[in-house]
Amino acid sequence: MPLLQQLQEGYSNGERLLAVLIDPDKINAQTLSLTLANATRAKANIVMVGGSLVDGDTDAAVRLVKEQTHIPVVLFPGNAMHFASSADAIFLLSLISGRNPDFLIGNHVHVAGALKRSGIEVIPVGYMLIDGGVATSVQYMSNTMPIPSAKIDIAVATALAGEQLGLKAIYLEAGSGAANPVPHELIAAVCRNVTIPVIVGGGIRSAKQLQAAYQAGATMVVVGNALEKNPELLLEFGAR
Ligand code: 1GP
Repeated sequence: MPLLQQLQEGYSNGERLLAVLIDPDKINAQTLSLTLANATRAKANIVMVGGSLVDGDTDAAVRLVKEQTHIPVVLFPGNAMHFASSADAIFLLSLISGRNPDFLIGNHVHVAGALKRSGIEVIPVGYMLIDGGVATSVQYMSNTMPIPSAKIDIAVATALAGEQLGLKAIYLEAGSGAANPVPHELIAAVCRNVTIPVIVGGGIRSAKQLQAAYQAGATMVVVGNALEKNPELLLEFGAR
């Protein structure tokens, strides 16, 4: 089933979809195998590959992941250089919380031809940075300011604008390794106002935080950083 359809059905049925994020620069063979084995046990729906600053070879990283799991691999690009035709799909991120044209349309133009030729599934996503209590890589690399976490009205208006522009999902991002995940109230307010799936990530380190994001209305929750330190955490995420 195409990933967008899976997301939309998950949204309609109130499912709790899980994404495991792998940063190609931090791949360690042993941790990767354990993380992917545990991702299967935890019934993770997708493995995302990417990050703000990918120094290594994204295509090689995707191939390495695909050798070890049947879970669909979705690109999570920091810029147009992070494209790899070996992936199953791409979250084509438009950084709608920012005002940097390179991340709203510029990178997209660079990669458009390659994307079309590759035939991989393209999922247009409204990507919103929410202040997570520390300055994050994505904030620095994209040269954009996050939305203050208490400015729920601005977050709701931004998400609504993304939906009205035709984006297929909203990603509420506190940033990898954020001190504070996206607040419950903000997730809930965005979910009440849009009629597309909401993906939440950044700073989720426990089953309690994972549950809280779903309870607030997230269709998919993304976990990365915490698994690099402890891949066994995924086993606690199985019963979500
Ligand atoms: C980062 O939302 C993802 O872009 C996941 O964040 O690495 O903090 O889990 P963590």
